[in-house]
Amino acid sequence: MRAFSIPMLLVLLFFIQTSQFCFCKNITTSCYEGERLALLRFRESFKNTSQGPLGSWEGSDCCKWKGVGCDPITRHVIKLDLMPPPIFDYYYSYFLEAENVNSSLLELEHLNYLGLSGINFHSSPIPEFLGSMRRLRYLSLSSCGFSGRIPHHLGNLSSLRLLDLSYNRELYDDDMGWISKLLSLKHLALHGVSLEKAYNLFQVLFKLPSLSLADLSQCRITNIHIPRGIVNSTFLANVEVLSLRYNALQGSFPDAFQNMTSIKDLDLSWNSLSLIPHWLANLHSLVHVDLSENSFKSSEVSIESFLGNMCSLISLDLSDNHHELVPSLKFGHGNLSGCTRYVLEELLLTQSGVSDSFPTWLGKLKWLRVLELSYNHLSTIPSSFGHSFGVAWLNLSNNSLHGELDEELKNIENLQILDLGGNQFSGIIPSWIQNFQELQVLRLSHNLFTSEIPSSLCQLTFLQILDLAGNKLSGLIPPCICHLASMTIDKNAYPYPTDFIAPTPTIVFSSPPSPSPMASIASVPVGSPIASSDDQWKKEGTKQVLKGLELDYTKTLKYLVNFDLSLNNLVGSIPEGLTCLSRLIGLNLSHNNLSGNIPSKMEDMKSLESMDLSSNNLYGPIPPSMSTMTFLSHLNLSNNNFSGPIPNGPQFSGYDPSSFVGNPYLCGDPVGKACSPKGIIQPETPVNVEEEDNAERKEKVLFYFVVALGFITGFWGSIGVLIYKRNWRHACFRLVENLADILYVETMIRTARLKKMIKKTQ
Ligand SMILES: *[C@@H]1O[C@H](CO)[C@@H](O)[C@H](O)[C@H]1NC(C)=O
Ligand SMILES: *[C@@H]1O[C@H](CO)[C@@H](O)[C@H](O)[C@H]1NC(C)=O
Ligand SMILES: *[C@@H]1O[C@H](CO)[C@@H](O)[C@H](O)[C@H]1NC(C)=O
Ligand SMILES: *[C@@H]1O[C@H](CO)[C@@H](O)[C@H](O)[C@H]1NC(C)=O
Ligand SMILES: *[C@@H]1O[C@H](CO)[C@@H](O)[C@H](O)[C@H]1NC(C)=O
Ligand SMILES: *[C@@H]1O[C@H](CO)[C@@H](O)[C@H](O)[C@H]1NC(C)=O
Ligand SMILES: *[C@@H]1O[C@H](CO)[C@@H](O)[C@H](O)[C@H]1NC(C)=O
Ligand SMILES: *[C@@H]1O[C@H](CO)[C@@H](O)[C@H](O)[C@H]1NC(C)=O
Ligand SMILES: *[C@@H]1O[C@H](CO)[C@@H](O)[C@H](O)[C@H]1NC(C)=O
Ligand SMILES: *[C@@H]1O[C@H](CO)[C@@H](O)[C@H](O)[C@H]1NC(C)=O
Ligand SMILES: *[C@@H]1O[C@H](CO)[C@@H](O)[C@H](O)[C@H]1NC(C)=O
Ligand SMILES: CC(=O)N[C@H]1CO[C@H](CO)[C@@H](O)[C@@H]1O
Repeated sequence: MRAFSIPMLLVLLFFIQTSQFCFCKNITTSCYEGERLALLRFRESFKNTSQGPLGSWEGSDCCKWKGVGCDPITRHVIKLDLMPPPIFDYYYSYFLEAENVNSSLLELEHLNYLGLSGINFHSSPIPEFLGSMRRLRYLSLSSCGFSGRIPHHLGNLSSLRLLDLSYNRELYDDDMGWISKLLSLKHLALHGVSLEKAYNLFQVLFKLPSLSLADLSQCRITNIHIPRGIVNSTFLANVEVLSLRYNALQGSFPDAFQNMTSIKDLDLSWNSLSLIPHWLANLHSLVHVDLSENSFKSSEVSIESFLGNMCSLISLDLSDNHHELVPSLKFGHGNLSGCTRYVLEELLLTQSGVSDSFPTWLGKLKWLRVLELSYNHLSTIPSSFGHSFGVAWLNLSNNSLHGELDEELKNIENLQILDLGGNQFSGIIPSWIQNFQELQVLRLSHNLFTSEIPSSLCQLTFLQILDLAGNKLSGLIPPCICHLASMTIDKNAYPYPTDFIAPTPTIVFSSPPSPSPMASIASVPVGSPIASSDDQWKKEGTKQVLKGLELDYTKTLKYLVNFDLSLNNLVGSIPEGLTCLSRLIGLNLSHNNLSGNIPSKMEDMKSLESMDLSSNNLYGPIPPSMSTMTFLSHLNLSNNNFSGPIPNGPQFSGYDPSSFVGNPYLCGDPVGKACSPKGIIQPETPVNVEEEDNAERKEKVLFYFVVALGFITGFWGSIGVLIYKRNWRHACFRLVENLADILYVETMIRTARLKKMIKKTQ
């Protein structure tokens, strides 16, 4: 009998959980009245109860309310999750706020999941009563605006698996003893909590038996007190993800770290560490290592021994090490041996003092996708480079590379981003560059190229950024430029080339028991994506990616779709074809010898935010239709030969007067020269009222169109361009902390601008 009953029970459970129409549903009572009232009281404590899930809290069965989860059998409320899903960077899909966390929660005695991340509790303290909700297994309070000391009552939550208190900037603690009672804790995220005075932090952590993820980034930790007498640290044996980025650690790594036998993801970036110890190479399980932005003066480990010992290593970041010289980091001194295969995908060595030539063993890294070597001292690209090589992202900018572009390079078939700027390459821009069919960013600026711009460039369908500034390029701008499909608009389905993030093996935790805690962890930048075989986790992983990328997108918006040919010797006129690049956000043709008129259809470049045509020989009128380019916030036409009136639109009155200087025949307010009546009548027919009306209507339509367009480009821009850029993603996580303020300002500016435009259209 017993042998049967368990499977039977499981089948029954399965039915209860899956079937909406199951008879069982009517047997159970809906929801406990006491819990329903408690939830309603909790709802009352919010300022705006019509927002988000709270708006759906109606009817007698609170188990059906959004954000509320009940036990399928007992019908007790076991889960409350009001976390708003992020849509764009810091914009959540809704915004909840309350004076504090209302204690009516206490009546939900069976609650084991509480997610209040993203709700603004207005600098109130974390309430002590949470410590008596003993069944809690997941407690997610990130980005809640909490302040004050962490209540030590949380130490009573002995069932807690996940505790996330990240992004509460005013939160601190000076004694972490309470954590020692959280014996089930697996994930701990304290990003941004001030722990500079928490003397016993590591003493406590080192003894936690189950902790596998610890995010202690930006906690103002100055050193790691390793308590004496700790020999067998369960933490060191179990921890898989440890982030100490953005603290104030100095000197060498704590020796104790050599006992981290399970560590997969180690992030010590943005500290002031000065020595890479020899034993680091013995942490064989490492998958992601980020040691960037430190001050390493020496390393007892060479890059070869990193790679030869860590056979699971996928990304290694040693970039931006300001002391610049890590002698043993030099390439070309050893052979690569040790692993049967190498899975490294990202090698980031920007400004790491790498000199001389490339090591021959690079060819062994069959999976390498991202190679960043900018700001180093490389002088030659070996002729074998590019053969056995699948790099998609190659950044060699600001080295001492010289000579003509070697034909060997053209064998790198998958190239998506190529940056050779700031070197001394000379000769022609070879036409075989069209072989890079997946190229999205081409930067050859500040070199000594002398040729014409090859029209084969027009074959690069996916190109988003073309930067050839600061060379000695001559000849015409190729009229075929309109073929740069990804810069033109009507691509509703962006057929971006192969997604190179997909196959990335990432850290795999054991599947979390549902409800998944990932939503909260997703907001924790631990340096690399966390994912698992579990589908739910994958989804969350993607969400995290998007969030990160959108941040980056906002930051680099101006340059996302950019065309820069400035500082060359280009002649001829601006080809009419250029105006079909309607996704273009930045256009810089300044400091050339271009002549002729501004193309008459300039206003077709609807996304343009910045246009610099200064210092050329352009002449003729400024097309009045340009005043409909509502997003054009930066315009520079100085030092040309333009003539006639400067258009009157609100757009034009906003430009800096220096945008027009050096054009003796221009008139209008910005140059402080009144236009003679003749000057107005001569170049154009007088505008009658109807036409003006028309123009205004057109402008209105255009405005909405542009808004929609902005969304589409923004959306696709961010997803399409960035989704599969692990590197960009990493870079943005790296930047998130620093950029919050800048982003805020940018956002405000954009919002203000939008508001202004809305007013205008009304
Ligand atoms: C369950 O109850 C709902 C109304 O509460 C009713 O519409 C439905 O028919 C019932 N189902 C069964 C199987 O009795
Ligand atoms: C909780 O919310 C209810 C309803 O808004 C309110 O009456 C009560 O004072 C709140 N309790 C606390 C401790 O804020
Ligand atoms: C509450 O939120 C709704 C929906 O976002 C909004 O329309 C309303 O103005 C808000 N009310 C208050 C008082 O903030
Ligand atoms: C919870 O913890 C606090 C402080 O650590 C302690 O004073 C209190 O007695 C504990 N409460 C319960 C119910 O155990
Ligand atoms: C440390 O662990 C080893 C093996 O797990 C055990 O033999 C030893 O007794 C432990 N030492 C202490 C001080 O707990
Ligand atoms: C690291 O482990 C070794 C042996 O396993 C032990 O002797 C040593 O004390 C440990 N060091 C620390 C700091 O835990
Ligand atoms: C590297 O390997 C090559 C042959 O595979 C050998 O000739 C050379 O001596 C090795 N160099 C070092 C530093 O081991
Ligand atoms: C190449 O690296 C440099 C230095 O980090 C950076 O400024 C530049 O933007 C990178 N180029 C591309 C195309 O990402
Ligand atoms: C255009 O390029 C020139 C020279 O490279 C540079 O000085 C100028 O700032 C650029 N203009 C804009 C708007 O970025
Ligand atoms: C620019 O072009 C004009 C002819 O269009 C030529 O006379 C002049 O020398 C050129 N200037 C430079 C700096 O190349
Ligand atoms: C326009 O460009 C000129 C030089 O080409 C520069 O002096 C001026 O400051 C620029 N104006 C603006 C508004 O950027
Ligand atoms: C070769 C080259 O352009 N080197 C430059 C790289 O960047 C540093 C700092 O920005 C400059 O000082 C170098 O001249």
